[in-house]
Formats: sequence, structure tokens, C-alpha cells
Amino acid sequence: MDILQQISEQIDLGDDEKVYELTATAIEQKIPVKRILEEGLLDGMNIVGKKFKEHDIFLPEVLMAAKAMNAGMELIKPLLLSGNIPMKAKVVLGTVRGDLHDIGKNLVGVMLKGAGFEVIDLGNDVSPEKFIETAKREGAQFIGMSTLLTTTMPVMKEVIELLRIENLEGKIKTLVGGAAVSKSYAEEIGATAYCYDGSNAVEYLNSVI
Ligand code: B1M
Repeated sequence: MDILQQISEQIDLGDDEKVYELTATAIEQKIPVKRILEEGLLDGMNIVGKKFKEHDIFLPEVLMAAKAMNAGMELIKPLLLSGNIPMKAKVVLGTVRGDLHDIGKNLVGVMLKGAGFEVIDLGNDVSPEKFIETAKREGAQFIGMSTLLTTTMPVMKEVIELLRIENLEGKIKTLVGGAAVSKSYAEEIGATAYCYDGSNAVEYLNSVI
């Protein structure tokens, strides 16, 4: 089994120490970091996601897999960020109120930083008021919102409505993403852009700044 498959398998088994060791070995072997991320770490999380959906595993296993994913991410984060590129624009990023999922949001943050954007990461469970207050205080041009739960999607709409009330619509642009969100939902709530992953968010921001 190749090392990327082993990383994926150990994510599925929730072994954070093995994932850390294997990721370190893959880096030593000079496997491109994008492949380690996509064919190892993300592949493992996809398998876990499918098993969770089909009730083959339950929350404790998912939590262990998430911990293992983060162990690998710690090692590849600095590599994704290397490059010393001057900051292009400020993005306030967070997972919306009521949603604790942050792996995808963190990944998007790493990709944006790596591409030269200044990211103010508010973490998860972020209220609409906090998104907007931070963006105003920091002079950010973009608010990036993530959600994986269908129940918390309406919080994105609240943020966009608050921006309208404060006459900031268009001045602060909104990017939405996460497994629960679609392009059509983004259009329905009036978000500036829908991005399906971190690379797509980078592409979008590069195209508008
Ligand atoms: Co939960 N969970 N979870 N979970 N979890 C999902 C999302 C779910 C789809 C699983 C399922 O049923 N198949 C389901 C949601 C169903 C729905 O709403 N339709 C679900 C559920 C129901 C729940 C709970 C309610 C379970 C419960 O308690 N009964 C609960 C909710 C807790 C809460 O938030 N209030 C819960 C809890 C958890 C854990 C804490 C155990 C853990 C999260 C750990 C953590 O994040 N620190 C967890 C996990 C890990 C998952 C799955 C298995 C994997 C999510 C993940 O990290 N994927 C997930 C199943 C799945 O998605 N297949 C599931 C990897 C990550 C890299 O992908 O986050 O999609 P993702 O991010 C991608 C893109 O979406 C995009 O780019 C990323 C990189 O490619 N993207 C953006 C994300 N944000 C973006 C923002 C952008 C642009 C792109 O611009 C700003």
C-alpha cells in the first residue's frame, strides 16, 4: 500500500500518531504537499464522512478521525503557507453560529494565507454581529463564511441582511462555502460568491482584487 493510502487508512482508523508519522515520512519523501493533502488526508476524511452517513461509524470515531486529520495538517500547514507573498486583501473567516465544524474552514484559511491574503480567523460558532464588527474594525474587504449543517445555513443570510442594514453591501463582499451550501443557495441569499473549496476561494479572490 502506498504511503498516501496508508495516511488515508489511518485517518479512517483515527490514529493521530500514525497519521503524524506517515505525513512526516511523505514530506521527507518529497511527495508534493497537494498530493499528501488530497490523496492522503482528505481522502481519509471522505471515507469517514461516507461511513458516518451510512451509520457504519458514530460520533466518537468521527472525532478521532478529525483529531488524526489535524495531526497531519499541523505538518503540512507551514508548507502550504511558505512563500513570503505580500498581503493582497483582508478576509474575516469563520464557521457560522451553531456550527462547530472547522476542518474545512481551517483548510480554506491555510489556502488563502498561502496565496497571500490576510486571514482573521474567528473560529467556529461565530455570530453575525461578530463577523460584521470584526470586518468593520479590521477594514476587511471580505467575509468568508463556512457551514456544514443545513440547520445553520440561514445564519449566512442573517450576515448578508445585517450588511445591507448597515449599508455595507458591496463594500464588504461575502464568500460562502461548506458541504451544506450550494451555488444556488448562495445566489438565493445574495452572497457575493460561492466557493466549493479553498483553491476555488483563492481563484475567486484573485479574480476580483
Ligand atoms: Co458532523 N456532520 N456533525 N461532525 N461531520 C457532517 C457535516 C454530516 C454531513 C455527516 C452526515 O450526516 N453525513 C452531517 C450534516 C448533515 C446536514 O446538516 N445535512 C453532520 C452532523 C449531523 C453533525 C452533528 C449534528 C451530529 C450530532 O451531534 N448528532 C454534529 C453537529 C455539531 C455542531 O456543529 N453543532 C456534528 C459533529 C461533528 C464532529 C464534532 C464529530 C466532527 C467535526 C470536527 C471538527 O470540525 N473539528 C464532524 C465531522 C468531522 C463531520 C464529517 C464526517 C466530516 C467533515 C469534514 O471535516 N470534512 C461530515 C461528513 C461530510 O462532510 N462528508 C459531517 C473534511 C473537510 C475538509 O471538508 O468541511 O466540507 P469540508 O470543507 C471543504 C469544502 O466544503 C469547502 O472547502 C473545504 C476543503 O475542500 N469549504 C469552503 C468549507 N468551508 C468553506 C468556506 C469557503 C469556501 C469553501 O469560503 C468561505
